[in-house]
Amino acid sequence: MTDAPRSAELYRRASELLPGGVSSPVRAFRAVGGVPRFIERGRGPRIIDADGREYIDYVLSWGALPHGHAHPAVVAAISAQAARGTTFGAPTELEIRLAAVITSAMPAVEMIRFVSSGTEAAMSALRLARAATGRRRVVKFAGNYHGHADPFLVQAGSGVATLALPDSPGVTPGSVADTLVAPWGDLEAVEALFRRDGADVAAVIVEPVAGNMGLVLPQPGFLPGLRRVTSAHGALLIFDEVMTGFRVGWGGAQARFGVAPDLTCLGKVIGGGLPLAAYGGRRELMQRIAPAGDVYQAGTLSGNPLAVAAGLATLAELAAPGIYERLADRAGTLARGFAAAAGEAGIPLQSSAVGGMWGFFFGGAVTDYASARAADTERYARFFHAMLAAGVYLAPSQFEAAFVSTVHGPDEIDATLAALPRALAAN
Ligand code: HOZ
Repeated sequence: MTDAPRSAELYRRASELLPGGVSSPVRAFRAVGGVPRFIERGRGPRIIDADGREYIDYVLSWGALPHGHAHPAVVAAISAQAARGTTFGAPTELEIRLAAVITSAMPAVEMIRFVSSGTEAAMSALRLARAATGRRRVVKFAGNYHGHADPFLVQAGSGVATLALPDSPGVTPGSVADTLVAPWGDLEAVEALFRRDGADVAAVIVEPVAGNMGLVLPQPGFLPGLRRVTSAHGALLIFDEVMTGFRVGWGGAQARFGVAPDLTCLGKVIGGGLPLAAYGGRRELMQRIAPAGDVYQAGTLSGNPLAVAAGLATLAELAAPGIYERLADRAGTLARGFAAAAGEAGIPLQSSAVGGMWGFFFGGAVTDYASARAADTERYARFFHAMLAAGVYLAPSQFEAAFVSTVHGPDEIDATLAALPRALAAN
């Protein structure tokens, strides 16, 4: 028996036509069990499912919606552009405007190439790094997720962690032979890798704030240390800011932590809820990209005006004074509230927040993928369902971050915190 009969019926039909009934794995609820809610519409901070139930949404399309659902300014920009045409496969002035906003917010990004997904951004940045350095190897971190391109599907976070997949079949040993993995946050391990293989390493790619093993903040010294080690060995430093860009602050994690990467990957927020991503960096590196240079990368819908218009409207709203303070205040209130309620219930819970991201783990302190994996995922699943029943939609996996939007107000925060004692007691 389910309390979501219409979603259950849709899930049954979807499972006959779509693998696992979904278009991306985590949303299938495999880690928490039960029926994934099929969403009919969203309004501000809330979503409404096919059974007519309303939820306060802290997934926000995995961080892509800093202003919640159907924000009037974003809807107006999309509608106006849709009426003029959605894609031309030709350059538009809008791309120049969005590139100007991003490069002024992130000085390390001097030039930018628009693509359609974070996966594309990361795999293209790696290709560029290999071309620019003439080296093969890449260092990634356990529990970081850089999309599903072959070289990155080693000890990956997000859905790979959620489904506890070792590595993906279909990825050849050759594709990952040049991928070296270090524990996230462990500078000494990175230094050891460079001592051994440094002459072959093209780049270190990192989520500067980890968001795909749950939210984990970097220890002081980690990001500056990566900058130092990569520079000393002639390797590039790639920040994957698909999740953190314009989310932990206007200039992303690189501004917040004062570390300038060579290349940056962006996605989610910059497309305002439409498929848009980008990679960018130092001018002389980006000039290697075709047709300016010889490193090939292309896409029919890259920089399409519909997504760019949505991104421009979204960033314009984020540029208003006090916006990031408001996001940080709400994310912090939630993180502190979760910790306090768990403390009162005698349940071990770690929480944190940065900018508009927040998160929590059931269990002890989490500093890396190994400690994240030690969190109590069964308790998370029970808690997730108790909160869902209370009208709060959290990520259906312990290994994802939570988000707030500019339209999550005191009503939503208070209702969420009020649901905690009962949801925790059900644990
Ligand atoms: N991998 C994304 C979250 N970190 C998307 C998950 C999904 O849509 O299933």
